[in-house]
Amino acid sequence: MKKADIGLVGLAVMGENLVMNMESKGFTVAVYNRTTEKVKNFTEGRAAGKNIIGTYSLEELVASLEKPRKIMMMVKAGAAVDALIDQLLPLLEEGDILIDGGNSHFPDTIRRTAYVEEKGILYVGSGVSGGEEGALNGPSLMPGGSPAAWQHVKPIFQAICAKVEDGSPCCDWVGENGAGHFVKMVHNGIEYGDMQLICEAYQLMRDGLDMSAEEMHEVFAAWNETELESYLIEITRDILGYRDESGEITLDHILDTAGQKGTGKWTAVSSLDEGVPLTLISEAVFSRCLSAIKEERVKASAVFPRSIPALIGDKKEFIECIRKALYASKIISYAQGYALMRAAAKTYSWNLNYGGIALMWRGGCIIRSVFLGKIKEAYDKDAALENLLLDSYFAETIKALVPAWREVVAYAVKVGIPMPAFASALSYFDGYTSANLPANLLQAQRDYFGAHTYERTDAPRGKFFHTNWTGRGGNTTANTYDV
Ligand code: NBP
Repeated sequence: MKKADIGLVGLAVMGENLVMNMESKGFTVAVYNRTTEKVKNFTEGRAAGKNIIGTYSLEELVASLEKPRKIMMMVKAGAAVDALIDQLLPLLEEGDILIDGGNSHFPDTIRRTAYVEEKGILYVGSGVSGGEEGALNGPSLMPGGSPAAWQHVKPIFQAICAKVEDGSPCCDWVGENGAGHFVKMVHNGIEYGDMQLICEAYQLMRDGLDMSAEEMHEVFAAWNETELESYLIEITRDILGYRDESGEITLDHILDTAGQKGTGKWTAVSSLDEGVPLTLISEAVFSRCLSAIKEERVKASAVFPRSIPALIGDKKEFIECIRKALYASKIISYAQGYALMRAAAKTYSWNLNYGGIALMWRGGCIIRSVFLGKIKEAYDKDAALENLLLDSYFAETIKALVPAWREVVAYAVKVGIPMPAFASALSYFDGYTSANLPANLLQAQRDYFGAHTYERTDAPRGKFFHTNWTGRGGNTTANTYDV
Protein backbone atom coordinates (compact mmCIF):
# COMPACT_ATOMS: atom_id res chain seq x y z
CA MET A 1 0.00 0.00 0.00
CA LYS A 2 1.21 3.52 -0.80
CA LYS A 3 2.60 5.24 2.25
CA ALA A 4 1.15 8.56 3.32
CA ASP A 5 2.87 11.90 2.69
CA ILE A 6 1.86 13.21 6.08
CA GLY A 7 0.08 12.05 9.24
CA LEU A 8 -2.36 14.09 11.28
CA VAL A 9 -3.41 13.54 14.88
CA GLY A 10 -6.57 15.24 16.18
CA LEU A 11 -9.73 14.87 14.13
CA ALA A 12 -11.68 17.80 15.58
CA VAL A 13 -12.93 20.66 13.40
CA MET A 14 -9.49 22.00 12.39
CA GLY A 15 -7.81 18.63 11.91
CA GLU A 16 -10.56 17.13 9.75
CA ASN A 17 -10.71 20.14 7.46
CA LEU A 18 -6.94 20.35 7.08
CA VAL A 19 -6.86 16.68 6.11
CA MET A 20 -9.56 17.24 3.45
CA ASN A 21 -7.60 20.23 2.16
CA MET A 22 -4.31 18.26 1.96
CA GLU A 23 -6.00 15.36 0.20
CA SER A 24 -7.62 17.69 -2.33
CA LYS A 25 -4.14 18.97 -3.24
CA GLY A 26 -2.96 15.46 -4.08
CA PHE A 27 -1.39 14.35 -0.80
CA THR A 28 -2.11 11.04 0.88
CA VAL A 29 -2.86 11.62 4.56
CA ALA A 30 -2.85 9.13 7.44
CA VAL A 31 -5.05 10.11 10.36
CA TYR A 32 -5.36 9.20 14.03
CA ASN A 33 -7.50 10.44 16.89
CA ARG A 34 -7.32 9.55 20.60
CA THR A 35 -10.99 8.61 20.59
CA THR A 36 -10.64 6.14 17.75
CA GLU A 37 -14.35 6.10 16.98
CA LYS A 38 -13.78 9.47 15.31
CA VAL A 39 -11.28 7.85 12.92
CA LYS A 40 -13.92 5.35 11.87
CA ASN A 41 -16.62 7.99 11.50
CA PHE A 42 -14.33 10.18 9.45
CA THR A 43 -12.91 7.53 7.13
CA GLU A 44 -16.33 6.02 6.54
CA GLY A 45 -18.00 9.39 6.17
CA ARG A 46 -16.46 12.55 4.74
CA ALA A 47 -13.16 10.87 3.89
CA ALA A 48 -14.64 7.78 2.21
CA GLY A 49 -13.09 7.04 -1.18
CA LYS A 50 -10.31 9.58 -0.67
CA ASN A 51 -6.58 9.09 -0.22
CA ILE A 52 -6.98 9.17 3.52
CA ILE A 53 -5.73 6.27 5.65
CA GLY A 54 -7.43 5.70 9.00
CA THR A 55 -5.15 4.36 11.75
CA TYR A 56 -6.12 3.15 15.20
CA SER A 57 -2.88 3.50 17.16
CA LEU A 58 0.09 5.86 17.05
CA GLU A 59 2.27 2.87 16.08
CA GLU A 60 0.03 2.20 13.08
CA LEU A 61 0.08 5.88 12.17
CA VAL A 62 3.90 6.03 12.27
CA ALA A 63 4.21 2.82 10.24
CA SER A 64 1.99 4.23 7.50
CA LEU A 65 4.20 7.26 6.77
CA GLU A 66 6.80 7.96 4.10
CA LYS A 67 10.22 8.93 5.55
CA PRO A 68 11.18 11.41 6.83
CA ARG A 69 7.88 11.11 8.63
CA LYS A 70 5.83 14.25 9.07
CA ILE A 71 3.17 14.23 11.78
CA MET A 72 0.92 17.22 12.34
CA MET A 73 -0.69 17.54 15.77
CA MET A 74 -4.05 19.36 15.74
CA VAL A 75 -5.03 18.79 19.35
CA LYS A 76 -6.07 21.09 22.17
CA ALA A 77 -3.21 23.45 23.05
CA GLY A 78 -1.41 22.86 26.36
CA ALA A 79 -0.75 19.61 28.21
CA ALA A 80 -2.23 17.48 25.40
CA VAL A 81 0.60 18.55 23.07
CA ASP A 82 3.29 17.59 25.60
CA ALA A 83 1.60 14.26 26.26
CA LEU A 84 1.35 13.51 22.56
CA ILE A 85 4.99 14.44 21.92
CA ASP A 86 6.07 12.03 24.66
CA GLN A 87 3.98 9.26 23.16
CA LEU A 88 5.30 9.87 19.65
CA LEU A 89 9.03 10.41 20.31
CA PRO A 90 9.89 6.75 21.05
CA LEU A 91 8.23 5.76 17.75
CA LEU A 92 10.17 8.20 15.56
CA GLU A 93 13.62 8.15 13.92
CA GLU A 94 16.24 10.83 13.47
CA GLY A 95 15.15 13.41 10.89
CA ASP A 96 11.42 12.80 11.33
CA ILE A 97 9.31 15.92 11.83
CA LEU A 98 6.71 16.76 14.45
CA ILE A 99 4.42 19.69 13.63
CA ASP A 100 2.18 21.44 16.15
CA GLY A 101 -0.55 23.31 14.28
CA GLY A 102 -2.55 24.24 17.39
CA ASN A 103 -2.67 27.59 19.14
CA SER A 104 0.29 26.90 21.41
CA HIS A 105 1.83 29.66 23.49
CA PHE A 106 5.21 30.52 21.94
CA PRO A 107 7.32 29.90 25.09
CA ASP A 108 5.97 26.33 25.04
CA THR A 109 7.06 25.99 21.42
CA ILE A 110 10.54 27.31 22.26
CA ARG A 111 10.78 24.70 25.01
CA ARG A 112 9.36 21.88 22.88
CA THR A 113 11.64 22.64 19.91
CA ALA A 114 14.71 22.26 22.15
CA TYR A 115 13.31 19.11 23.78
CA VAL A 116 12.39 17.40 20.50
CA GLU A 117 15.63 18.45 18.73
CA GLU A 118 17.61 16.92 21.63
CA LYS A 119 16.18 13.58 20.56
CA GLY A 120 17.25 14.09 16.93
CA ILE A 121 13.73 14.87 15.72
CA LEU A 122 12.80 18.12 13.96
CA TYR A 123 10.03 20.33 15.29
CA VAL A 124 7.68 22.84 13.68
CA GLY A 125 5.29 25.09 15.60
CA SER A 126 2.90 26.58 13.09
CA GLY A 127 0.24 29.21 13.48
CA VAL A 128 -2.90 28.26 11.56
CA SER A 129 -5.53 30.92 11.02
CA GLY A 130 -8.81 31.07 9.17
CA GLY A 131 -11.01 28.85 11.30
CA GLU A 132 -12.92 25.92 9.88
CA GLU A 133 -13.39 27.40 6.42
CA GLY A 134 -9.75 28.44 6.14
CA ALA A 135 -8.56 25.00 7.18
CA LEU A 136 -10.60 23.48 4.36
CA ASN A 137 -10.08 26.00 1.58
CA GLY A 138 -6.78 27.68 2.40
CA PRO A 139 -5.60 28.92 5.79
CA SER A 140 -2.86 31.38 6.57
CA LEU A 141 0.06 29.31 7.87
CA MET A 142 2.89 30.69 10.00
CA PRO A 143 5.49 27.94 10.53
CA GLY A 144 8.61 28.24 12.68
CA GLY A 145 10.86 25.79 14.50
CA SER A 146 13.77 23.66 13.26
CA PRO A 147 14.95 25.26 9.99
CA ALA A 148 15.93 21.85 8.53
CA ALA A 149 12.27 20.82 8.62
CA TRP A 150 11.09 23.56 6.27
CA GLN A 151 12.20 21.99 2.97
CA HIS A 152 10.13 18.89 3.81
CA VAL A 153 7.04 20.72 5.03
CA LYS A 154 7.08 23.53 2.47
CA PRO A 155 5.54 21.68 -0.51
CA ILE A 156 2.54 20.59 1.56
CA PHE A 157 2.06 23.86 3.45
CA GLN A 158 2.40 26.09 0.41
CA ALA A 159 0.00 23.86 -1.54
CA ILE A 160 -2.78 23.97 1.06
CA CYS A 161 -2.51 27.60 2.23
CA ALA A 162 -4.45 30.62 0.97
CA LYS A 163 -3.05 32.52 -2.01
CA VAL A 164 -3.22 36.22 -2.84
CA GLU A 165 -4.34 37.54 -6.25
CA ASP A 166 -0.95 36.99 -7.91
CA GLY A 167 -0.81 33.42 -6.59
CA SER A 168 1.72 34.10 -3.79
CA PRO A 169 1.19 31.69 -0.88
CA CYS A 170 0.07 33.03 2.51
CA CYS A 171 2.70 30.84 4.15
CA ASP A 172 6.43 31.17 4.49
CA TRP A 173 9.09 30.21 7.00
CA VAL A 174 8.84 32.59 9.94
CA GLY A 175 11.91 31.72 12.00
CA GLU A 176 13.44 29.47 14.61
CA ASN A 177 11.75 27.72 17.55
CA GLY A 178 8.69 29.72 18.73
CA ALA A 179 8.73 32.39 15.97
CA GLY A 180 5.74 30.96 14.09
CA HIS A 181 3.56 30.75 17.17
CA PHE A 182 4.71 34.20 18.28
CA VAL A 183 3.62 35.70 14.96
CA LYS A 184 0.31 33.83 15.20
CA MET A 185 -0.17 35.25 18.71
CA VAL A 186 0.40 38.81 17.42
CA HIS A 187 -2.03 38.05 14.58
CA ASN A 188 -4.65 37.12 17.16
CA GLY A 189 -3.90 40.27 19.18
CA ILE A 190 -4.35 42.37 16.05
CA GLU A 191 -7.61 40.50 15.43
CA TYR A 192 -8.79 41.60 18.91
CA GLY A 193 -7.82 45.20 18.03
CA ASP A 194 -9.53 45.20 14.62
CA MET A 195 -12.72 43.77 16.13
CA GLN A 196 -12.77 46.33 18.96
CA LEU A 197 -12.27 49.21 16.51
CA ILE A 198 -15.21 48.03 14.44
CA CYS A 199 -17.30 47.70 17.60
CA GLU A 200 -16.46 51.27 18.61
CA ALA A 201 -17.45 52.59 15.17
CA TYR A 202 -20.71 50.66 15.54
CA GLN A 203 -21.37 52.10 19.01
CA LEU A 204 -20.72 55.65 17.76
CA MET A 205 -23.25 55.18 14.99
CA ARG A 206 -25.77 53.30 17.12
CA ASP A 207 -25.69 55.47 20.25
CA GLY A 208 -24.31 58.76 18.93
CA LEU A 209 -26.11 58.97 15.60
CA ASP A 210 -29.10 56.84 16.54
CA MET A 211 -28.69 54.72 13.42
CA SER A 212 -30.56 51.49 12.70
CA ALA A 213 -28.82 48.21 11.91
CA GLU A 214 -30.04 48.57 8.35
CA GLU A 215 -28.41 51.98 7.95
CA MET A 216 -25.18 50.67 9.48
CA HIS A 217 -25.30 47.67 7.17
CA GLU A 218 -25.21 50.14 4.25
CA VAL A 219 -22.34 52.08 5.83
CA PHE A 220 -20.19 48.96 6.32
CA ALA A 221 -21.01 47.84 2.78
CA ALA A 222 -19.72 51.19 1.50
CA TRP A 223 -16.65 51.06 3.77
CA ASN A 224 -15.76 47.69 2.34
CA GLU A 225 -15.20 49.44 -0.99
CA THR A 226 -12.54 51.70 0.59
CA GLU A 227 -9.08 51.20 2.15
CA LEU A 228 -10.89 49.38 4.97
CA GLU A 229 -11.83 46.45 2.69
CA SER A 230 -11.33 43.35 4.83
CA TYR A 231 -12.89 40.14 6.03
CA LEU A 232 -13.92 41.64 9.39
CA ILE A 233 -15.66 44.66 7.80
CA GLU A 234 -17.37 42.26 5.39
CA ILE A 235 -18.75 40.00 8.11
CA THR A 236 -19.82 43.05 10.15
CA ARG A 237 -21.82 44.25 7.13
CA ASP A 238 -23.48 40.84 6.88
CA ILE A 239 -24.16 40.57 10.64
CA LEU A 240 -25.86 43.99 10.62
CA GLY A 241 -28.13 42.83 7.80
CA TYR A 242 -28.95 39.42 9.28
CA ARG A 243 -32.51 38.81 10.42
CA ASP A 244 -33.92 35.79 12.28
CA GLU A 245 -37.04 33.85 11.23
CA SER A 246 -39.32 36.45 12.78
CA GLY A 247 -37.67 39.20 10.77
CA GLU A 248 -35.81 40.73 13.70
CA ILE A 249 -32.16 41.79 13.57
CA THR A 250 -30.33 38.96 15.38
CA LEU A 251 -27.55 41.30 16.57
CA ASP A 252 -30.03 43.35 18.60
CA HIS A 253 -30.77 40.26 20.71
CA ILE A 254 -27.19 39.22 21.46
CA LEU A 255 -26.03 39.91 25.03
CA ASP A 256 -23.15 42.40 25.21
CA THR A 257 -20.67 40.24 27.12
CA ALA A 258 -17.63 39.07 25.18
CA GLY A 259 -15.65 35.88 25.64
CA GLN A 260 -11.96 35.29 25.02
CA LYS A 261 -9.61 32.34 24.75
CA GLY A 262 -6.44 34.06 25.94
CA THR A 263 -4.32 34.79 22.87
CA GLY A 264 -5.10 38.53 23.10
CA LYS A 265 -4.01 38.46 26.72
CA TRP A 266 -0.77 36.66 25.78
CA THR A 267 -0.04 39.42 23.26
CA ALA A 268 -0.64 42.15 25.84
CA VAL A 269 1.49 40.35 28.46
CA SER A 270 4.26 39.85 25.92
CA SER A 271 4.21 43.60 25.15
CA LEU A 272 4.73 44.34 28.85
CA ASP A 273 7.59 41.82 28.93
CA GLU A 274 9.19 43.50 25.92
CA GLY A 275 8.48 47.05 27.14
CA VAL A 276 6.63 47.90 23.93
CA PRO A 277 3.50 50.08 24.16
CA LEU A 278 0.78 47.90 22.68
CA THR A 279 -1.98 50.11 23.95
CA LEU A 280 -4.70 49.42 21.41
CA ILE A 281 -4.64 45.63 21.61
CA SER A 282 -4.39 45.79 25.40
CA GLU A 283 -7.44 48.08 25.51
CA ALA A 284 -9.25 45.61 23.27
CA VAL A 285 -8.53 42.84 25.80
CA PHE A 286 -9.65 45.05 28.71
CA SER A 287 -12.80 46.02 26.79
CA ARG A 288 -13.77 42.35 26.66
CA CYS A 289 -13.13 42.12 30.42
CA LEU A 290 -15.31 45.20 31.03
CA SER A 291 -18.05 43.80 28.83
CA ALA A 292 -18.01 40.59 30.89
CA ILE A 293 -19.12 42.36 34.10
CA LYS A 294 -22.57 43.07 32.74
CA GLU A 295 -24.45 43.04 36.09
CA GLU A 296 -22.01 45.50 37.62
CA ARG A 297 -22.28 47.78 34.59
CA VAL A 298 -26.07 47.73 34.77
CA LYS A 299 -25.86 48.75 38.44
CA ALA A 300 -23.35 51.51 37.71
CA SER A 301 -25.43 52.83 34.82
CA ALA A 302 -28.25 53.48 37.29
CA VAL A 303 -25.88 55.39 39.61
CA PHE A 304 -24.46 57.48 36.76
CA PRO A 305 -27.33 57.87 34.27
CA ARG A 306 -26.67 59.88 31.12
CA SER A 307 -28.42 60.53 27.89
CA ILE A 308 -26.46 61.12 24.74
CA PRO A 309 -27.44 64.36 23.01
CA ALA A 310 -28.19 64.32 19.30
CA LEU A 311 -25.24 65.18 17.07
CA ILE A 312 -25.14 68.78 15.93
CA GLY A 313 -23.77 68.80 12.41
CA ASP A 314 -23.88 66.82 9.22
CA LYS A 315 -24.48 63.12 9.86
CA LYS A 316 -22.99 61.94 6.58
CA GLU A 317 -19.83 63.96 7.16
CA PHE A 318 -19.52 62.56 10.67
CA ILE A 319 -19.85 58.99 9.42
CA GLU A 320 -16.93 59.70 7.10
CA CYS A 321 -14.99 61.05 10.12
CA ILE A 322 -15.68 57.77 11.95
CA ARG A 323 -14.35 55.83 8.95
CA LYS A 324 -11.20 57.92 8.96
CA ALA A 325 -10.77 57.53 12.72
CA LEU A 326 -11.13 53.78 12.34
CA TYR A 327 -8.53 53.69 9.58
CA ALA A 328 -6.06 55.84 11.53
CA SER A 329 -6.50 53.72 14.67
CA LYS A 330 -6.02 50.56 12.63
CA ILE A 331 -2.70 51.87 11.32
CA ILE A 332 -1.63 52.49 14.94
CA SER A 333 -2.64 48.96 15.95
CA TYR A 334 -0.50 47.41 13.22
CA ALA A 335 2.36 49.83 13.95
CA GLN A 336 2.27 48.68 17.58
CA GLY A 337 1.98 45.00 16.66
CA TYR A 338 4.96 45.25 14.31
CA ALA A 339 6.95 47.13 16.98
CA LEU A 340 6.29 44.21 19.32
CA MET A 341 7.50 41.70 16.72
CA ARG A 342 10.68 43.76 16.19
CA ALA A 343 11.41 43.77 19.92
CA ALA A 344 10.73 40.05 20.32
CA ALA A 345 12.89 39.25 17.29
CA LYS A 346 15.77 40.93 19.10
CA THR A 347 15.06 39.15 22.39
CA TYR A 348 14.77 35.69 20.82
CA SER A 349 17.28 36.17 17.95
CA TRP A 350 14.67 35.65 15.24
CA ASN A 351 15.33 37.06 11.82
CA LEU A 352 11.73 37.99 11.02
CA ASN A 353 10.71 38.92 7.51
CA TYR A 354 8.13 41.64 8.19
CA GLY A 355 6.95 42.02 4.59
CA GLY A 356 6.58 38.22 4.40
CA ILE A 357 4.47 38.26 7.56
CA ALA A 358 2.14 40.87 6.02
CA LEU A 359 1.82 38.60 2.99
CA MET A 360 1.01 35.59 5.21
CA TRP A 361 -1.81 37.65 6.77
CA ARG A 362 -2.97 39.07 3.44
CA GLY A 363 -5.21 36.06 2.73
CA GLY A 364 -6.80 33.12 4.51
CA CYS A 365 -6.79 34.51 8.05
CA ILE A 366 -9.27 36.51 10.07
CA ILE A 367 -7.39 39.82 9.73
CA ARG A 368 -6.99 39.47 5.95
CA SER A 369 -7.32 42.82 4.26
CA VAL A 370 -6.18 44.89 1.33
CA PHE A 371 -4.37 47.16 3.80
CA LEU A 372 -1.78 44.43 4.54
CA GLY A 373 -0.54 44.85 0.97
CA LYS A 374 0.51 48.39 1.92
CA ILE A 375 2.39 47.07 4.97
CA LYS A 376 4.20 44.59 2.76
CA GLU A 377 5.19 47.43 0.41
CA ALA A 378 6.49 49.48 3.36
CA TYR A 379 8.76 46.64 4.58
CA ASP A 380 9.82 45.77 1.03
CA LYS A 381 11.02 49.38 0.74
CA ASP A 382 12.83 49.28 4.09
CA ALA A 383 13.20 45.95 5.87
CA ALA A 384 14.64 47.73 8.93
CA LEU A 385 11.74 50.20 9.27
CA GLU A 386 11.57 51.17 12.98
CA ASN A 387 7.86 51.96 13.01
CA LEU A 388 5.16 51.84 10.36
CA LEU A 389 4.39 55.51 11.08
CA LEU A 390 7.82 56.43 9.71
CA ASP A 391 7.03 54.94 6.29
CA SER A 392 6.19 57.73 3.84
CA TYR A 393 2.89 56.18 2.69
CA PHE A 394 1.59 55.67 6.21
CA ALA A 395 2.93 59.04 7.42
CA GLU A 396 1.09 60.89 4.64
CA THR A 397 -2.04 58.77 5.08
CA ILE A 398 -2.25 59.34 8.80
CA LYS A 399 -1.58 63.09 8.48
CA ALA A 400 -4.67 63.32 6.29
CA LEU A 401 -6.74 61.34 8.80
CA VAL A 402 -5.75 63.17 12.00
CA PRO A 403 -8.32 66.02 11.97
CA ALA A 404 -11.28 63.62 11.58
CA TRP A 405 -9.78 61.26 14.17
CA ARG A 406 -9.50 64.07 16.75
CA GLU A 407 -13.03 65.20 16.02
CA VAL A 408 -14.46 61.72 16.61
CA VAL A 409 -12.54 61.11 19.84
CA ALA A 410 -13.39 64.60 21.16
CA TYR A 411 -17.07 64.05 20.37
CA ALA A 412 -17.11 60.65 22.11
CA VAL A 413 -15.42 62.05 25.22
CA LYS A 414 -17.87 64.97 25.30
CA VAL A 415 -21.04 62.91 25.07
CA GLY A 416 -19.81 59.92 27.09
CA ILE A 417 -19.41 57.12 24.56
CA PRO A 418 -16.49 54.87 25.55
CA MET A 419 -13.83 54.73 22.83
CA PRO A 420 -10.88 52.96 24.47
CA ALA A 421 -9.24 51.80 21.24
CA PHE A 422 -9.82 54.96 19.17
CA ALA A 423 -8.70 57.19 22.06
CA SER A 424 -5.68 55.15 23.18
CA ALA A 425 -4.50 54.95 19.59
CA LEU A 426 -4.68 58.72 19.31
CA SER A 427 -2.82 59.17 22.62
CA TYR A 428 -0.11 56.80 21.42
CA PHE A 429 0.16 58.76 18.18
CA ASP A 430 0.46 62.04 20.08
CA GLY A 431 3.03 60.52 22.46
CA TYR A 432 5.07 58.80 19.75
CA THR A 433 5.24 62.01 17.74
CA SER A 434 6.21 64.21 20.75
CA ALA A 435 9.87 65.16 21.00
CA ASN A 436 9.26 66.13 24.62
CA LEU A 437 7.25 64.09 27.07
CA PRO A 438 6.80 64.89 30.77
CA ALA A 439 9.11 62.06 31.81
CA ASN A 440 11.62 64.67 33.05
CA LEU A 441 9.23 65.24 35.96
CA LEU A 442 8.81 61.50 36.38
CA GLN A 443 12.56 61.02 36.67
CA ALA A 444 12.73 63.88 39.18
CA GLN A 445 10.03 62.21 41.27
CA ARG A 446 11.86 58.87 41.15
CA ASP A 447 15.10 60.53 42.13
CA TYR A 448 13.34 62.49 44.91
CA PHE A 449 11.87 59.49 46.72
CA GLY A 450 14.23 56.71 45.73
CA ALA A 451 17.52 58.26 44.60
CA HIS A 452 16.98 56.58 41.22
CA THR A 453 19.07 59.25 39.41
CA TYR A 454 18.35 60.95 36.09
CA GLU A 455 20.07 61.94 32.86
CA ARG A 456 20.38 65.61 31.94
CA THR A 457 19.54 67.42 28.72
CA ASP A 458 22.91 69.22 28.90
CA ALA A 459 25.06 66.10 29.51
CA PRO A 460 25.87 63.04 27.34
CA ARG A 461 23.42 60.11 27.43
CA GLY A 462 24.38 57.43 29.94
CA LYS A 463 25.72 59.87 32.53
CA PHE A 464 23.51 59.80 35.64
CA PHE A 465 22.92 62.53 38.24
CA HIS A 466 21.34 62.68 41.65
CA THR A 467 19.98 65.69 43.50
CA ASN A 468 19.64 65.87 47.27
CA TRP A 469 16.12 67.31 46.88
CA THR A 470 15.28 67.76 50.57
CA GLY A 471 18.70 68.49 51.93
CA ARG A 472 18.15 65.56 54.29
CA GLY A 473 19.19 62.73 51.94
CA GLY A 474 22.78 61.68 51.33
CA ASN A 475 24.61 61.14 48.06
CA THR A 476 23.97 57.38 47.91
CA THR A 477 21.98 56.44 44.80
CA ALA A 478 20.03 53.36 43.79
CA ASN A 479 21.45 51.17 41.05
CA THR A 480 20.38 52.21 37.56
CA TYR A 481 18.81 49.45 35.56
CA ASP A 482 15.72 48.89 33.46
CA VAL A 483 13.20 46.21 34.22
P1 NBP B 1 -9.88 21.24 20.03
O1 NBP B 1 -8.99 22.35 20.46
O2 NBP B 1 -11.27 21.21 20.51
O3 NBP B 1 -9.16 19.85 20.40
C1 NBP B 1 -9.81 18.63 20.23
C2 NBP B 1 -8.85 17.56 19.75
O4 NBP B 1 -7.79 17.38 20.68
C3 NBP B 1 -9.57 16.21 19.66
O5 NBP B 1 -9.09 15.54 18.52
C4 NBP B 1 -9.14 15.54 20.94
O6 NBP B 1 -9.21 14.12 20.90
C5 NBP B 1 -7.71 15.99 21.01
N1 NBP B 1 -7.07 15.77 22.32
C6 NBP B 1 -7.31 16.32 23.52
BR1 NBP B 1 -8.67 17.50 23.86
N2 NBP B 1 -6.50 15.89 24.48
C7 NBP B 1 -5.68 15.01 23.86
C8 NBP B 1 -4.60 14.23 24.31
N3 NBP B 1 -4.19 14.27 25.58
N4 NBP B 1 -3.98 13.41 23.42
C9 NBP B 1 -4.38 13.36 22.14
N5 NBP B 1 -5.40 14.10 21.64
C10 NBP B 1 -6.03 14.94 22.49
O7 NBP B 1 -9.89 21.13 18.41
P2 NBP B 1 -9.91 22.25 17.28
O8 NBP B 1 -10.91 23.33 17.56
O9 NBP B 1 -9.97 21.52 15.99
O10 NBP B 1 -8.46 22.93 17.41
C11 NBP B 1 -7.26 22.21 17.30
C12 NBP B 1 -6.12 23.17 17.56
O11 NBP B 1 -6.14 24.21 16.57
C13 NBP B 1 -6.22 23.88 18.91
O12 NBP B 1 -4.94 24.11 19.42
C14 NBP B 1 -6.86 25.20 18.56
O13 NBP B 1 -6.56 26.23 19.49
C15 NBP B 1 -6.23 25.48 17.19
N6 NBP B 1 -7.00 26.36 16.32
C16 NBP B 1 -8.37 26.32 16.30
C17 NBP B 1 -9.07 27.16 15.45
C18 NBP B 1 -10.57 27.11 15.39
O14 NBP B 1 -11.15 27.96 14.70
N7 NBP B 1 -11.22 26.15 16.05
C19 NBP B 1 -8.37 28.03 14.60
C20 NBP B 1 -6.98 28.02 14.62
C21 NBP B 1 -6.30 27.20 15.48
P3 NBP B 1 -10.54 13.39 21.41
O15 NBP B 1 -11.45 13.35 20.25
O16 NBP B 1 -10.04 12.04 21.80
O17 NBP B 1 -11.08 14.17 22.57
